[in-house]
Amino acid sequence: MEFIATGNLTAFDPQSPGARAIFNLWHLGFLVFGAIFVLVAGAIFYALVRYRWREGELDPKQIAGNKTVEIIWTAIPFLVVVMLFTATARTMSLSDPPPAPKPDLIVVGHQWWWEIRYPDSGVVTANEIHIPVGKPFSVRLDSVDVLHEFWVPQLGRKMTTVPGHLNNIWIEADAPGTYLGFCTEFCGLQHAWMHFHVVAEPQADFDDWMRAQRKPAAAPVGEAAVKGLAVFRQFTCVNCHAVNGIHADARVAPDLTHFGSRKFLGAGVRENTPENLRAWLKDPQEVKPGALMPNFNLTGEQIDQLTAYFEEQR
Ligand code: HEC
Ligand SMILES: [Cu+2]
Repeated sequence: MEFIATGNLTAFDPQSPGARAIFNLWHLGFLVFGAIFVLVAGAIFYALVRYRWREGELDPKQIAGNKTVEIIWTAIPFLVVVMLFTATARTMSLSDPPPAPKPDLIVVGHQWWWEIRYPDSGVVTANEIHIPVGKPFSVRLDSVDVLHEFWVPQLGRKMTTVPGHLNNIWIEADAPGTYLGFCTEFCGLQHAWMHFHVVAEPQADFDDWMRAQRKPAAAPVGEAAVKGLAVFRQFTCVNCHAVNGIHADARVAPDLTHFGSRKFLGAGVRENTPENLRAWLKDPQEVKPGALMPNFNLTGEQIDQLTAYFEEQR
């Protein structure tokens, strides 16, 4: 089986004020602890060599209880701890400000994909978040089944999604780009393929995207696409999937209203191309074993028709 790795999964190239604060704290810790390690290990090594026992030598002068020494080696660690505490508290306030009263975005974890809702516009999509560049986005996190964990390493801290308990997080991107996020709390068979992307774009592009997403699904045009919609209704697809505008509003599976505009399918497991969509419809279990979509044993013709339908849904 061939999987694609999609994007830059690194916490070492922060692209938001929150992620940068965490990165800087990590560096500070690394430097301070590294320096302490070198000093202590060096002193031990020096003492081992320099003061090793020699033939005929007496015990050195004992200095137990020396006040000056006691004060120095209590004060230094104390100051180090105070400094790290202050830096940590500062990082926490930078990377985790209090949530906005009303979230810009609601993200719901499902086994094994992400539901993305924009409460202001009512737009619902899956596994692909769009945000305007340079604008902090308040994200509310929920889950419908088990614990998942939401993390876009370049854009902010990570946070657990807990069924029945809403958590909040901020994401923001300094530069336009596509940032990879993933689930970091083991949540079952396809935990490793619960990716998503954050597309950060200039405000005007974001507005265009939002405008397109708000539209209900376009009526199919091509002959195959018209039949594809019929197949979609005929099988039980609508029991799980929503398509806005055709009276399909189930929320068990990804919203397919503008599926053709998305870059990936199956939460990042494949690129969203006609061939990969065909493979998915032929047998989702082959593409993503364990995925909660059954194999419908569709004929080649039905698969082509469904593919034609979804290709039109941009
Ligand atoms: C039992 C519920 C269920 C039914 C019925 C169902 N699906 Fe799915 N489908 C899912 C789930 C769950 C996923 C997401 C899988 C994942 O990424 O782990 C999915 C994913 C998809 C995707 C990829 C969407 C994306 O954003 O990744 C397409 C396309 C799709 N289904 C089409 C169909 C079609 C066409 C039918 C009817 C023939 C159908 N589904 C029936 C549950 C279902
Ligand atoms: Cu998960």
